[in-house]
Amino acid sequence: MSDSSIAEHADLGDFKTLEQFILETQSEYEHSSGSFSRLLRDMSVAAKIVNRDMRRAGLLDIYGQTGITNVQGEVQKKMDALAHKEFVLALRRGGECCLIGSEEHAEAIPIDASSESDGHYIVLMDPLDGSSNIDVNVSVGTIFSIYRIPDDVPPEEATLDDALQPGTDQVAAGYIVYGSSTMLVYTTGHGVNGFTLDPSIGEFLLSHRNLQTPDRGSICSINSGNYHAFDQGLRDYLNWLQEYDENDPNRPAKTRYIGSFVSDFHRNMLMGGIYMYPSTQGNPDGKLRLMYEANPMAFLIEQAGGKATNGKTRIMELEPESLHQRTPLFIGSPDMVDRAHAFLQGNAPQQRTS
Ligand code: AFP
Repeated sequence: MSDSSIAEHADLGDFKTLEQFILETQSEYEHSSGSFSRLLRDMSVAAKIVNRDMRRAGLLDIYGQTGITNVQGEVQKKMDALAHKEFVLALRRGGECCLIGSEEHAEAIPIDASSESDGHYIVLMDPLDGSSNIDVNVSVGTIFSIYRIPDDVPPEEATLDDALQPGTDQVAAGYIVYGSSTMLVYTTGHGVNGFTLDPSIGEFLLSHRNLQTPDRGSICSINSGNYHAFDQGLRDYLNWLQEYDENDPNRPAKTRYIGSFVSDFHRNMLMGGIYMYPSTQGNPDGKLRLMYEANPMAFLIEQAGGKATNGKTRIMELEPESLHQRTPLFIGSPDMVDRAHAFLQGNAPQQRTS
């Protein structure tokens, strides 16, 4: 890169801050009163704090486990607990949210609405997804989903039942990926926009406007260690992806699996690909959580032109039954999700045997 182009790229005057963007676009949102904008700001403040701690993780005593097993039966990492605490604190301080559901907490957490705000929002989140990667310095993320409580429910009376809405009712969803740079990506149902954190000024700046995922790509993200526990249809699809076809530039597909859903999703959305966490013989519901992993990412990928299903049904149309329920997930470029479906249903094109 020449000196002049570096100077060009360093001119931050061209970039909008997240706050400016939220204010400019808040009129697109039907309940626009400023409350939702403040909620997003609260999320972004927590993201910056988590980012700061994560960047110093090897220097502070935040590697390793807390010794607690969370509601999923998974060992809680210190960073899981810290991220949960920071997001809850920011939302509590902000007063725009009346209920929080978190992977790190068995029950929904009620928040007292402050007198100045109406606090009509529910935030469901995985504060730190992919946390088993933290100690080895691999990208992780935060995933969130935002709902409104029904108009006839006073914020102080909101309960988990008010949070158990299908994904189609989400008013916003997003994620933060703490990677080689830190990005916040979100949608309110009007496209997907991505903001990169400039640590020198402490602001998220609009860097990826109106993200669209390619119709198809060459990336397949799946834990193939579970291959022998997959359904035959899925195995056939994986085998098909690995075949060479001179007329198909996307095959053989590349296998890329970080084991950190946010990071795998982010890469695939930008480059074209499919992420799959299917049901297996031992785990018929897969591993990922509907309310704060599958639904928000389904909202994002659909807004980016992609698809998300559980192998049979569109993710966002599933009727939730509990906060921590799991679902199989097939998500990514639309043609690839369609093709996976065809294989799962046994309607796929004849496979070559040689
Ligand atoms: P952790 O947060 O416990 O690391 O789980 C991460 C995750 O929910 C998702 O981010 C990964 O894609 C998936 O699990 C990895 O699971 P496997 O290790 O079973 O492939």
